[in-house]
Amino acid sequence: MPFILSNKIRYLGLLLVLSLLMVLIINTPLIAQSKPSSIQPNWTLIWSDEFNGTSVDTTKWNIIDRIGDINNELHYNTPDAVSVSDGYLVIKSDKVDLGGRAYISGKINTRGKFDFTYGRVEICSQQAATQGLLSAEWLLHYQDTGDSASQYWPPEFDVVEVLGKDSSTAYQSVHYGICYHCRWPSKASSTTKINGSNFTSKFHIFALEWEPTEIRWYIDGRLTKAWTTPITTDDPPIIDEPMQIILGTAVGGNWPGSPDTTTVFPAYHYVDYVRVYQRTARSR
Ligand SMILES: [Ca+2]
Repeated sequence: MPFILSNKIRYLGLLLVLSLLMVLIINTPLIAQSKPSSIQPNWTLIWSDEFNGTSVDTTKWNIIDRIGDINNELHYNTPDAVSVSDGYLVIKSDKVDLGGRAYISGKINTRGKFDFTYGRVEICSQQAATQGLLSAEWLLHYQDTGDSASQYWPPEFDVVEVLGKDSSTAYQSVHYGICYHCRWPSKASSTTKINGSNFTSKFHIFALEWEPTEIRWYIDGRLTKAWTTPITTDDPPIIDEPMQIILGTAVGGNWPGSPDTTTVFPAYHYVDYVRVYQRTARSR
């Protein structure tokens, strides 16, 4: 009875496929798992935050509570705009009057709690959409507060910046002194514009590898920018100072411009994780 046997085989095959599907469905968590790291084997994890708790871990981060006062920003940084939920850091920007400002947003930094010199920082994140916002994930000299341009700026390394009005463009930059450890205004910058992906509706992995003479930037494992310390004088700008990590969203300011009639509030900037690695010592 070849016909019946064939049908039986088909029936058993279908049952097997359905059973496998059930196992997959039952074992799939409701919350999406973190994207896998693209890390190479010769880097060792030295610090991380997966944002798995119910609030920002203040042993790792300072939550800023003051006006945004760089680049003519229009918002007040309030702890109320920063939360941790479902495995993500959530930074909310909204039109709310606070502290003499018409908008609120959030910023956290590791100043005084974690700083490092050289290494790889990897951030999985999705930036905020809408006109007037600037999502930024960056490194700054640890003595700087992150606001108020001071004698300690630069250096600054921008792992990624995204303007809310242009979801398909990311910016990766280095700002540096043009002489050894010199500060504002003796500074120069190198910025690379990366087009293509949607940065406000999908998570991407942004990485920066900081070595003594070179910095490299990546998006989803692809090298997007490389900058070599210029040695054009007897006094090269050596970028060797300990840096803090800063995550935040600005409302308004010189670069994003002000919110307008097209702006949709509230808007959200999500960070899945921040991981910092340093080179594994090679055996001699
Ligand atoms: Ca996470």
